[in-house]
Amino acid sequence: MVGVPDTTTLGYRLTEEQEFLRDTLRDLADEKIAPRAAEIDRTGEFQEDIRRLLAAQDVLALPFPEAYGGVGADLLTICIAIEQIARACATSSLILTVQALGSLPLLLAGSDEQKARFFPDLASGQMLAAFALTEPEAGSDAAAIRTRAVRDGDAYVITGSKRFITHGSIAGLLSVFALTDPDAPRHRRLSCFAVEVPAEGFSVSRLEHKMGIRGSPTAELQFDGVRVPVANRIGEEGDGFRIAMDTLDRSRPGVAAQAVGIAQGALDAATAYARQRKQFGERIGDHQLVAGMLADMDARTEAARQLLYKACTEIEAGSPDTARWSAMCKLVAGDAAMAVTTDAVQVFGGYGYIEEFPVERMMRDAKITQLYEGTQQIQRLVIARSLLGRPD
Ligand code: COS
Repeated sequence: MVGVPDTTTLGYRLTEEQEFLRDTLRDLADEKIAPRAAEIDRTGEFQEDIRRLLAAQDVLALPFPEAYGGVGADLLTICIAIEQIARACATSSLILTVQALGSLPLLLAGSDEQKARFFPDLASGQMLAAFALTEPEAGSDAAAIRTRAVRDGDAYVITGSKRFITHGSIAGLLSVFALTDPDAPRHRRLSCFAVEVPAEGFSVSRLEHKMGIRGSPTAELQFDGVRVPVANRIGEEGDGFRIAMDTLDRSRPGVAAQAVGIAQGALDAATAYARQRKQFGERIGDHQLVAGMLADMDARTEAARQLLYKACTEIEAGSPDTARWSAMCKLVAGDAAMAVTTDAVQVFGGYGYIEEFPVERMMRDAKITQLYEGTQQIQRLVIARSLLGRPD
């Protein structure tokens, strides 16, 4: 859609159920997840018990339809849940974020038979999903994928490699994008497959050492002639690029929710510190330069949250401008998280720079929200294209 559409009248108000979920998850995260966050960051290991905790609380069931054992939550509800977990521990919030991301191709374009086959195990949290789009040579340019899927009887044979796949080493189901017709027009070359692993020819070739979200494995995957039944193709041949874009339109708000949660966590920590730390005979929060920083951090976090909630409402209502809403909320929230966590470290002074306090971890975790599911530059490109349209 060209120009800025007028949807300013579409408002939202959290329902009682959403407020209840928010408060319950905030308490759960404060009690059971926040005390573990530093250790998760230090060891860099995926925490099975937190996966089980979220599964037991039906948090991992939120994105799936009730007919398949899920909760059937809308996008805003899912984002509220991600936000509350991220406020305590960004790594742990990825368990829900990636379960939703990896399942979105099936949710958006899968058949009833595929949903019945995979969703119950995903909704119960018994099986994890992952989204395998990115490759060494295809990051921002998603259409440049080289992994091949060649039809052979009632199967496709997949060969190639995927990089930076969150949970790629622990997922049981991968949504894999591969080239089925190299001669088709650029955006009709790809198809999407539900690949069940372990499988013959599939291997994890490397795990990344990362700046943040360290308890969430990021894997490089090899597909060496992996046979995938035709029944596991999601949508038609050539639908892959469209499915990837539609997925990202609904998953970027989840990254924005992480960002808002991280920012709120950093603001809460900085405020608590500014109330008790004394210098020059008074609380540092009573010094106007520090007070002003806290006020800006609060305003920025709230602005990002309100844009996120509005974007979720628009997307759920089927806005024709979904890509723009999705990109805008991730852009604004990611930048807010980076700025707010950086300022939180500043409020702590030298103590902000050491591991004893959580804000240096939050600053490192915030950075990823400006990078994954499309860099901030890609979000700007998506927004600008919705304004300008295509050249004649
Ligand atoms: N939602 C829906 N459709 C979209 C879309 C979006 N966000 N972005 C593009 N499309 C559609 C376009 O409307 C166009 O459709 P038509 O052919 O019907 O006109 C088609 O897709 C091709 O669009 P475009 O020419 O803009 O595609 P490009 O190859 O130039 O790439 C970007 C577009 C850069 C937006 C896309 O490659 C992208 O999103 N890249 C980032 C990938 C990413 O997020 N990677 C991280 C992976 S997950 S960690």
